[in-house]
Amino acid sequence: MKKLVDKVQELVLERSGTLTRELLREPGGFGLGQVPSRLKPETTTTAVCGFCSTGCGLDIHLKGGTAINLSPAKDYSVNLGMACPKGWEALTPLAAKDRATHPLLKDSHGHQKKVTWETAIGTFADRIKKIQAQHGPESVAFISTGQIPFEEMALLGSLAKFEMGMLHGDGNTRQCMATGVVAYKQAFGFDAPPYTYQDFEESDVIVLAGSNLCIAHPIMWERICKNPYSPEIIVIDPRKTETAMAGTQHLPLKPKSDLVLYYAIANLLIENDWIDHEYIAEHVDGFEEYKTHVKQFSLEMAAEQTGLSPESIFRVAESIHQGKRVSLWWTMGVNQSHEGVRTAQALINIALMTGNIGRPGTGANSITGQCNAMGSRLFSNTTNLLGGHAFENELHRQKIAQILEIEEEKIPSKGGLAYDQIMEGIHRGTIKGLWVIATNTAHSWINQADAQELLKKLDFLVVQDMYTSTETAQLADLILPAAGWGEKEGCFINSERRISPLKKVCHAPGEALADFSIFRLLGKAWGAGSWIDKWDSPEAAFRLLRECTKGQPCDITGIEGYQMLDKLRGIQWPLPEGETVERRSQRRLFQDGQFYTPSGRAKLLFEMPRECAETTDDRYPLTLLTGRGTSAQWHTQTRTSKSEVLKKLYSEDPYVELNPKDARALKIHPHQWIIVESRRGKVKARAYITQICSPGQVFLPMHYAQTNQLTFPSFDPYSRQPSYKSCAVRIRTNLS
Ligand SMILES: Nc1nc2c(c(=O)[nH]1)N[C@H]1C(S)=C(S)[C@@H](COP(=O)(O)OP(=O)(O)OC[C@H]3O[C@@H](n4cnc5c(=O)[nH]c(N)nc54)[C@H](O)[C@@H]3O)O[C@H]1N2
Ligand SMILES: Nc1nc2c(c(=O)[nH]1)N[C@H]1C(S)=C(S)[C@@H](COP(=O)(O)OP(=O)(O)OC[C@H]3O[C@@H](n4cnc5c(=O)[nH]c(N)nc54)[C@H](O)[C@@H]3O)O[C@H]1N2
Ligand code: SF4
Ligand SMILES: [Mo]
Repeated sequence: MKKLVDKVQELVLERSGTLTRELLREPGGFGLGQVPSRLKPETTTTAVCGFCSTGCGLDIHLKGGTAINLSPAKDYSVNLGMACPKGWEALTPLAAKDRATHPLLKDSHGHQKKVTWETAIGTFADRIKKIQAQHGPESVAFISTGQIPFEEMALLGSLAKFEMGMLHGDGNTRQCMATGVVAYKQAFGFDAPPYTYQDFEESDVIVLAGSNLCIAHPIMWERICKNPYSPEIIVIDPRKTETAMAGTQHLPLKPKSDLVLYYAIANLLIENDWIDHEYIAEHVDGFEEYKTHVKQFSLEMAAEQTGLSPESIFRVAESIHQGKRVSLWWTMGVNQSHEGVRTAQALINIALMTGNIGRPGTGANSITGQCNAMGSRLFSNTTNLLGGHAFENELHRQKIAQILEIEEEKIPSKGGLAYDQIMEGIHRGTIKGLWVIATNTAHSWINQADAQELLKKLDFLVVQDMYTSTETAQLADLILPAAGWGEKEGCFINSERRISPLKKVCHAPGEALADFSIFRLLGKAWGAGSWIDKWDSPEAAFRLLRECTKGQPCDITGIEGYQMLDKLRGIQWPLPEGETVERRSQRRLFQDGQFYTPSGRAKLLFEMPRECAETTDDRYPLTLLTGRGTSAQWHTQTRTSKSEVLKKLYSEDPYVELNPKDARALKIHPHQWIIVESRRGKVKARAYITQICSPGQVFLPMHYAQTNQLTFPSFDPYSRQPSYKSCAVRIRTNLS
């Protein structure tokens, strides 16, 4: 085997130029080399899963230096020997036929044609420099991801912002976590999810707001199933989801009425004196103002506006009072809203007022989505400067410049545009070039028809992806073929702040390269200074980033490197230099009641609820909800659709959930093809008649390409996160 690899490598060297020779020496180089030397060819190694933010440990079994199978790691505190279908099938999508194996460049007839890396990289530098010379450096932007190692994200963010003059760069985490980030920053002084998964097992009351844990984070749900205290599980979701069915209380509130509900619950807690006066006095600011604010939200008013019974709302407040260890968890039902930040903060406020934070089984807990969403929050260099710093802060800029050995003037003194503003820039013609890395904008961005038109308007669209077939790659002028999870090294940070390494256990196909190597090569071709030489391997990048966190709430200067992470089975941040941590340890934040604000106290933040941007009317009488469909489908399906096993677990045809009452009124029978239509587009889907949706609501999974043709582009004003979960639609049975 080794001989064959060497032979191929020789052949490639023979017919290649100097750049290609250089590529072969890259850490992610061509995938022709053996697995890293510290792995024995016949062995089992552990890597963190590359789909969701749960971050399960997977034991990967190698033969001849390549992965042949995997099983869930037993010796890993996150998943305790369990994995969901996606995890079990994680190796399958790597072998798909539509993998991007060579760079592709659009020719003058609009056909994407194979080119050498030399041409691809040269074209990238030429075209982007030309656009910038003509329209200014800010006319080119990048959109990145929560699904590559943070060493790669940080190199991209540094290269684009400090070297290529791209002020504007954002990521798909804007679609996902921006609300949680802003909510925490304002309330706690830093973006710091406080929990550890052990809290699922230690709570006696668990509130799940806008989270379908059974589908979206199945192994977290398994952790709840291991809770020995028969907890109350309160599910707040307009739909009777798998999670709601498994819970003990379900509140099927009207979509986007959460804020009124949480204010009314806060008012009930205060009126009944079910709050922790001591905790508030010592650790919380703004209580008197909050008390006055929530007085306006009576039980009757909340019942009227949420469509819930007063008894069911009262019962939630009473359960929170009776619980000794109450945890409140939220996901996209809260984050993807026109008032997501204030809604998330209303949940944080409940935890703070009742002293349910910093103790086992408690917390105001935002669950992240993608495998490395937390990594992108700290290290993508988009909204924040590396390591949770602020672009606006001169001392922060000085510190980062010194660590990276770059001139301070290269660091912009303000953040760039958010995702929606970049899209708006394309619309207005101020953004002419776009570089998309590991996200599928043309499918997942809100109001997709518009998004696709916008991408076509660009002078130059570069897509860096594992596959050539994604909706976005299809539109690209230049495709850069990327290695995926399993074909490269680096680290992910999961929802509970645990940093864990992934491994190179397979060779990337053809000439696909690790994103890390692609960034390095682009940087060199661009003419980046000597600073980039310090980023000569993912682990070297890790060490630089570790220095960037010094003195920050996310300080990880106590982590030596990948081996230590491996040995201790992942380490949760923070771990400052000089501190030690046990193997498989589980740690939560704020045990001392000290927050990261200047005063050390947490803040209660609130505002009057607002109506969402598009409400139903006579012409469009139904509310469309969107989200995850099954545990076997991942987002835009570029990976999960490649597995025959996973395909058996979901419907290939798009389907729309609707209530029997609405189906009867519209004379729709089960599985009939129908049209769901909004003011922006129409979608053909099969009718799935079910009590999951309340009358007046329909649900389309986001995994089908058509769903975002319907969604309405509205955004939370503080986080600029899109409100994917509410717009007005109608249904018709006439398919023409
Ligand atoms: N299988 C699978 N797992 C995944 C993913 C995947 O694609 N597939 N994606 C990952 C990612 S990136 C993310 S962000 C997470 C998302 O994880 P979740 O947020 O749990 O998933 P969603 O289905 O998007 O939304 C959750 C619920 O919000 C409800 N909802 C809609 N509107 C409202 C509202 O106004 N109020 C309330 N309270 N609830 C509302 C929906 O009915 C839905 O059941 O999942 C992660 N895990
Ligand atoms: N209607 C509706 N829309 C939604 C949502 C919703 O609830 N409803 N949810 C939103 C949320 S929370 C999210 S997170 C987004 C997700 O939206 P996307 O980020 O667009 O979804 P993915 O399918 O995960 O896209 C990841 C892309 O990266 C590629 N890729 C995977 N690994 C690598 C790698 O290592 N390197 C490179 N270069 N490429 C790689 C994959 O092939 C894929 O094309 O969707 C959002 N859109
Ligand atoms: S729950 Fe998430 S991290 Fe765990 S195996 Fe499934 S997709 Fe992977
Ligand atoms: Mo997400």
